[in-house]
Amino acid sequence: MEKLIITAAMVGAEVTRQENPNLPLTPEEIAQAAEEAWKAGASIIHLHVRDEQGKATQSAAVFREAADRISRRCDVIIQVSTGGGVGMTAEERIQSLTLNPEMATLTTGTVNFGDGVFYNPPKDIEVFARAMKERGVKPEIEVFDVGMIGGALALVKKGLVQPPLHYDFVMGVPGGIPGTPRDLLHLVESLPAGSTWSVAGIGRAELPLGVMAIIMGGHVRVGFEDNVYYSKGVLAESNAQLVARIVRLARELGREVATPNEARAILGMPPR
Ligand code: KMH
Ligand code: ZN
Repeated sequence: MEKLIITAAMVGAEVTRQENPNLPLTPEEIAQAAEEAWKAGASIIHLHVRDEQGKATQSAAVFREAADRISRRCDVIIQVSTGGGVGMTAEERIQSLTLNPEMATLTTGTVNFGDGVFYNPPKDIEVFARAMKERGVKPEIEVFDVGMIGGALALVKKGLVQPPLHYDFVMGVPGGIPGTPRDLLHLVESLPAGSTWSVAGIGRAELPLGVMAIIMGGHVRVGFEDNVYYSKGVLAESNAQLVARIVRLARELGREVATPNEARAILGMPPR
């Protein structure tokens, strides 16, 4: 099996300090948390940023500040969000690509997202995909439901993304695909041969789906964006704590953990 790529999704757009007081918010707090997650074994940082009030923003300046601070500390892969927060326009969301990041998310369909709608019509998806292609950004296809795999394959047909693609299954969002083992098997079986994939289980689905991915040859995303708890009723102390648990489990299960450059090689990206 390939080495395990661990992604730390440390900030998100929706989670608050009320839910977990250890949530990093400022560029410096995010950079410090990223370094801790990298030291613990993360090779990708899935990056969202916040404004001075702690509200989600897609401001290129804030992204640049956070990304620069992270890159000064470690060689982790920075994957910027183009999803942003529910209700943001495509014009707002695309600003993060002006950094020319190594990697960015690309959601290939619309999904209900709690009480809101994470809106991704085909024309917007194509704009994001074209911008990533022009800037040489590796997309990670965010899959909130099984139809979004078809959305990615439509982009392949149009030559806007280049297979083999890397997918991230975000499972357990209210409105999206449930976070069950059966649903993960269905998603994995629906991928074209040669694809790589990771799983981001929401809430209590994070740990069991992560263990399944370790066993099945997939990759794992953890972090406060998806889950603020370490165990039932016990808040996680840090994103690094969640990463460290996946590293321990992977080692126990005989799976080595990838460094950032090993992750780049697995994903077909140039070394840094
Ligand atoms: N905050 C969600 C609505 C991404 O980062 O690309 C979208 C999201 C996906 O987090
Ligand atoms: Zn995100």
